[in-house]
Amino acid sequence: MHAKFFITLEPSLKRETVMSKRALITGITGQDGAYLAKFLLNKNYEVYGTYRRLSSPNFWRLEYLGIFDKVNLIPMELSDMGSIIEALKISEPNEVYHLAAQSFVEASFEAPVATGDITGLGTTRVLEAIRQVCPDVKFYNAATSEMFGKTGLLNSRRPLNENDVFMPMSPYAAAKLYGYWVTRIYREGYKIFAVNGILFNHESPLRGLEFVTRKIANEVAKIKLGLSKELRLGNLDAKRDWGYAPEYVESMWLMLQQDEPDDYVIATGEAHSVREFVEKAFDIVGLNWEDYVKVDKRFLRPLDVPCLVGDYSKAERELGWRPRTKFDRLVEIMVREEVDRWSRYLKGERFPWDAPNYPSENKILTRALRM
Ligand code: GDR
Repeated sequence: MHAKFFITLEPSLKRETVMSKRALITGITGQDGAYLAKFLLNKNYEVYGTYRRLSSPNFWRLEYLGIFDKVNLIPMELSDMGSIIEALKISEPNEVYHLAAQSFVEASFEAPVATGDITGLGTTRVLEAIRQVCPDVKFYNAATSEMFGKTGLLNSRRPLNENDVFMPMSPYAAAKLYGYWVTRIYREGYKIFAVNGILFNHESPLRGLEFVTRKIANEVAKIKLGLSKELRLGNLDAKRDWGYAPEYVESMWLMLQQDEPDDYVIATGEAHSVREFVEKAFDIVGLNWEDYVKVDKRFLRPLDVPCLVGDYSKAERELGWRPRTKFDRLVEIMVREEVDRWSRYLKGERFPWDAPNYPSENKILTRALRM
């Protein structure tokens, strides 16, 4: 069933036969899933990815990275144990990267029960399926800095490490914390090679449009090109540790190449506010942010983590991983890409991209409007 061997043509034209590893990525259609798939393909993995059947296909990131035809797709639902078992049986993976989730913090306040089911229990279902079907696989769980929650503030805003206390501030963070502990429990109880990557925010032009960095970059580009007049945001004071997603997926792979499974913080060690991101983004296109930005209460959360910054020294020491792209460069990459996309679009070019079909968030009614 599987092509267990592949042939690489080296520059010397010598043919080599090497065992090909197989990876299963849950959530391959998301930002991290797409970058990770590309990274693993470059390492000659056979890549399988799970996705949810939707009425409109959501493969633009895989197309954008030019890898849509190179990955194997498997429909799977995290709420359906049988479909998880099938995905494992079809792919027979050596490594499982569990990235699929309801991952939007704001939406977890709108749908707390579904978030608990998909983001929390979904992780347990994947681990339990692994225990039953293929307990020798290596398992990566996408944990998150959001699990620290209030701790970021209580600890005088110093960078947080793997030993800091978790005090989640959203249904999403609570669900992720459950998944984090279940991962540790399966590691210790069943000796499964299971790790938690505690990744701080990581962004790119492939970010979903609902997340603040891409929302800002997209709207700044539209304003610059005369397609929009204002940018509506929520809490401008929130501080986050923003890194560059393509670099972060490498850490996931590194964690699974270690001799022993462990948990790692992945971050840049710098915190910047949403206001700083906005200011810098408008600056890049030569505009003053204060002329365009409005605070809209529909984007305020019932609770919001005030400040998160991570200490990646364990990852540097043990994995040899360190961030290369810092804040200023990240904002620049994101804004320039959106300006380029909208400019090409206005010239009639069509390419894999989500923004033209995205509804204005100002049309969406949330419970925040009633608070
Ligand atoms: P976050 O990312 O919640 O940190 O979780 P997001 O970009 O949504 O918010 C970052 C901060 O910006 C503030 N903010 C706004 N956020 C959004 N989305 N829209 C706005 O208009 C807006 N205005 C201000 C937020 O309040 C918040 O403080 C991300 C997700 O990818 C998680 O899945 C992941 O686990 C963590 O990062 C690490």
